Amino acid sequence: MRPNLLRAAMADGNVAANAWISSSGTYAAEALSHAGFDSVTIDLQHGMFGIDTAVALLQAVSSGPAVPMVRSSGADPAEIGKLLDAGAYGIICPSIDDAVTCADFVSACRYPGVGVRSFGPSRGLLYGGPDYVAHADTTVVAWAMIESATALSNLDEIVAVDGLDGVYIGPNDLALSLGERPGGSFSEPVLEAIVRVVEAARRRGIYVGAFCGGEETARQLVDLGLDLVTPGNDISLLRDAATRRIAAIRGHRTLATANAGGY
Ligand code: 3PY
Ligand code: MG
Repeated sequence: MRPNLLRAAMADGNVAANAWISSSGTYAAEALSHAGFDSVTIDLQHGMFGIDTAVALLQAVSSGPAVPMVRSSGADPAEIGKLLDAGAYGIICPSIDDAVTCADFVSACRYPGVGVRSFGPSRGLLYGGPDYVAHADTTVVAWAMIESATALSNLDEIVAVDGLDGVYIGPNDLALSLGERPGGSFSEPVLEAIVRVVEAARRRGIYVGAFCGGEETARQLVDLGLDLVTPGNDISLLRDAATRRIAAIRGHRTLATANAGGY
C-alpha cells in the first residue's frame, strides 16, 4: 500500500504543515497539494460543498504529493466509510466530546477485527494500491477534534481510546465554548486549554495537531511542540496574499478583518 507520508513525517519528529480546503475548486486543491504542504485536508463540515465535490477534491489533492485528508461533517460511520473508500488517508472528526463517541469514530475508520468499517474501498484501492485492505487500518490516521469544554473535562478518557492516532484542536469552537471570542490570537484560557491537550496527548504518545487562524498562531503552536499545524484555510491564504499585494501596490497596509477566524 502507498505509505502515509504524513505519519512518517510526524514519527520522525517533524512538524507537519497541513492545508485546509473550504472552497470547491479542484484546481486550487491540486495547486495546494503541489505547494509543499505535508497534507491537504478537505473540510466537509464547514467547506462550501457536499460529499460529491469532496470526492473530486480528493482526486485533485492526490494528483500532487500532499497526503489527502478530510474533516468529516460529523462522526457518522456511513459518511466516514465513504470518505475512506474515496481515498482519504486521514479523517479529522469534529466535536469529539467523550470517549464513547471517540471509540465509535475510531471504529468507523477500521475494518472488523478492530472496527466496523464496511468493505468497498473503490477509489482507495486506486490511490492506496491492491493491498489496501490489508494495511488500511495502520495507514489511515484517525484524528479526534477537541473543541469544547466538555471535551476538555473528558480529555484523559478521550486520548486513552484504543487506536486513536491523534487529537486535533479546534481553537475557534473551543473559544466559543469557553466564553471567549473565536478568531485572531489565542486568549489566555484558550492557550491554557491547548497546553492541556498537548500534555494529555504527549502522556499517551499520540499526535497533536491544530487549526490556526494564520501564521502567527501557527508559529506559536509549533513552539509548543505540536506535530501538525494548519496555518489557515485556502480562502484565508488567498485573502492574505491579496491584501499584502494590494497594500504593496498602494503603499500602505489594509488588513482584512472580516475573516479573522480563518474562515
Ligand atoms: C475550530 O477552530 O473550531 C475548527 O473547527 C477549525 O477548523
Ligand atoms: Mg470547530
